[in-house]
Amino acid sequence: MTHQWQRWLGTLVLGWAMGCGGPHAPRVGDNQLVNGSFESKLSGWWVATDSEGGTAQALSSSADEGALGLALFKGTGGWGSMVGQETAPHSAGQTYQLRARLRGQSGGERVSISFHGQGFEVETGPQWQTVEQLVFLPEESKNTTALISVTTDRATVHVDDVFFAPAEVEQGEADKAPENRVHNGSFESGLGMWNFWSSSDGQASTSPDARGSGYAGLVLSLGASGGSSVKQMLAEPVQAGEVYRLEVRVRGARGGEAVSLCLQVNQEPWDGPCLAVPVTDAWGHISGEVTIDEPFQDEPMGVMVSLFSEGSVQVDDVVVVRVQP
Ligand SMILES: [Ca+2]
Repeated sequence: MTHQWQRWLGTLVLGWAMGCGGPHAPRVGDNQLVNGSFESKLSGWWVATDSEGGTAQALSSSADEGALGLALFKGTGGWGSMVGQETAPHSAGQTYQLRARLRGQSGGERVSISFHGQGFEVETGPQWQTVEQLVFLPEESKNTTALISVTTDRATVHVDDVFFAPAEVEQGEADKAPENRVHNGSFESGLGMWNFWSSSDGQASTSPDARGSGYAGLVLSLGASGGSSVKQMLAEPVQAGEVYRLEVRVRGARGGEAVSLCLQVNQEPWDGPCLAVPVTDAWGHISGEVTIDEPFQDEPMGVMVSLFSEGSVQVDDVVVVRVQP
């Protein structure tokens, strides 16, 4: 016999599990690709290579599931061997999930995956693996191409179950900040728009554990000395004398980690103003103004979050707003 309170508790727990009112994981829609499993051989896909001897074939030995998969071979020279298809256009500010099953013939082959001009690179292993990332498309564009390319010379990669679909993601505080020049500043679309760099064994990934607002935030780590950074180029260039307000939320794994938030040009000598970010093991919110002191005219500028001490920090809600003139 079920008591009333047990039923009530059951309903309550179900409500929490379903995320009633709480932030939700990306809601992924329908595959935009035809024949992503290669069961109809290469139907729907075009093939291109600028390498000598490159090929793309649907083979049973390349199947992860079903009867067929794709064997994509890059020959000698050129940039790569690729398969692609045209898909329905996106609208400004949309997020897509790109997912595929990949297996390298030897392991260590480089694969480039992109959708409408935004994408990422992965290195394969000798076993089947799922690669999955979110990409963010800031503007409308005429680019409607979905692409998978092998870019390692004389290398074969096996591909199956390619799935590219729109994803509805949460809006974090940075996404709601008026005049924010940063796209995906709350890391709701994974590392979409952000480029990662590390001098030694660092990593960048997004996780609900690192949420400052919305559903996800960034985990940035550094193995030893040097630095790890994520950087995004801003859509509009800067001018000498302009003043910008920079904001970020940071929480350290231990506290005391060395973190900076900078505007930075995209070439040596990497000039640009910075804010030091004090870090504790609780969430802190930093907001400060910086002035463009260099004699820049229409200089392309990026925003960068960097970790300079061993360990890891959680980062969320990067905001860049021009306050003067
Ligand atoms: Ca967030």
